[in-house]
Amino acid sequence: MTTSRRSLLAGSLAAGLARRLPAASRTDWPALAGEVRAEMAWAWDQYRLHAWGKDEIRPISATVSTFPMKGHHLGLSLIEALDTLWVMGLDNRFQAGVDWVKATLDFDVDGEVSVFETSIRLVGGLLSAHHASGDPVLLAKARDLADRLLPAFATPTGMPMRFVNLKTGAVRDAATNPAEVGGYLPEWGTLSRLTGDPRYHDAARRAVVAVFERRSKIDLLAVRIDAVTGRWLDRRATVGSYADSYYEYLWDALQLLGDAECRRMYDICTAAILAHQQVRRDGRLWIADVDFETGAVVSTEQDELAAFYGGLLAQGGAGATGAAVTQTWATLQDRFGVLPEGFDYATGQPTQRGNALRPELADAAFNLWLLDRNPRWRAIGRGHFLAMRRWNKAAYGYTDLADVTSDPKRQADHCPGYWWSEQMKYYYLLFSDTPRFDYARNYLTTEGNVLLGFRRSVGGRAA
Ligand code: DMJ
Repeated sequence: MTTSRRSLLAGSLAAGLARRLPAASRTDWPALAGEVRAEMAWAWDQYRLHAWGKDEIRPISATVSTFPMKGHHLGLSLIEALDTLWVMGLDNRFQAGVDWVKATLDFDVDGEVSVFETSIRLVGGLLSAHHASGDPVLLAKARDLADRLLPAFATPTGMPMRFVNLKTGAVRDAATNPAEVGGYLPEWGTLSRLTGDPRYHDAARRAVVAVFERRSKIDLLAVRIDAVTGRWLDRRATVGSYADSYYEYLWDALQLLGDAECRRMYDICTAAILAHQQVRRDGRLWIADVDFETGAVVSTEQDELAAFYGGLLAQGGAGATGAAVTQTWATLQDRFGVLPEGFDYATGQPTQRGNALRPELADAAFNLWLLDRNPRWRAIGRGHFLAMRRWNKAAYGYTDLADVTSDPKRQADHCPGYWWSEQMKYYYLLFSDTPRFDYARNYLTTEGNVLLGFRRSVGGRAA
């Protein structure tokens, strides 16, 4: 293994930060939760000043960018932030966001969006804000948006096309992937339950089954598939980008909707992944990318998005394996401070030096902590938060990083919408023990939207 001087430096800096932290048992967790809440309030106020109602803030230049529709803002960050503000008791800010949605948000726009990204972020964000407040307008907006996404599912296989025009219903791009095919059931099942209209649930579920039925003889899925023909377009099986949420939502359909058949599909897929994709190297456990028909390893590169997977494994009952996978990613956090987007476990080097302000390791730590309350998961979440505050904070908000190996880490100029919905919420829930959240019975989507577990009757601080 070769280790460059640069990565050694980054490693020693991150290790320095870790060494200065008190043991988990001596950490004042409520105080740390207060620090997370203060950062959320500060970032929201910056967004309000410089980007109100826009999709994403660029926190160095105080400019904005659009996503998921090119050239037209749909209030992405505002919607993604709503239930995080609510669970933190930032009630005045939450209400200001809800008021904006009710007065301004309009999906009747002649423009194209990614069906998957729009669903997990905007449909999910509106549903979780509805769960927090009970406001029927938020549910109506979620339903209106899902109605505009539904034409994408009218394919011969039931797998959705990737893009749809919100006004005309015109669809485009059949070359899709398991995550973008099977990433709807929790949100759309909730929509069906709340509206009494089964179309959302049924379309989402048909798509999930369509992918599963095309699994290989060794029960693995590849990463690209044609929504019209149902043919695979690739051979690589991964738990990272383009596949991650598929596995997550098989389990989640059981957890949220009681769907036993989805659990059966989860068990079959997971058994195959554990049989063919586990690789142990230098005492670490990785889930490698393999050929979906032979199980042969095709790459030693790991995608940061795969860092969520240990939490899912543990939720599904493979606790020790899930813990080992999460510990593996935590060692990279110890080394780099902030995870690189790509890492090669064979060379021990990053393959992509940036970090898109990612939440996956905090997500896994939170899910593991919900299961066993082991303080080591809180400590991983604490390391994630403190490194983020140190390296990703900019003048007008939190930004992604162009290089996690440089000293100081080089900032880019973009805050993705999921930052508002995911890690800030995971940190807060992990540290706060807030009475607004039911820690025993809850459900968070792949985007961190809470669809079950808010306690509306319990008061909180307004700010
Ligand atoms: C989020 O949009 C969701 O977690 C999605 O499932 C994949 N990852 C991004 C954040 O990295």
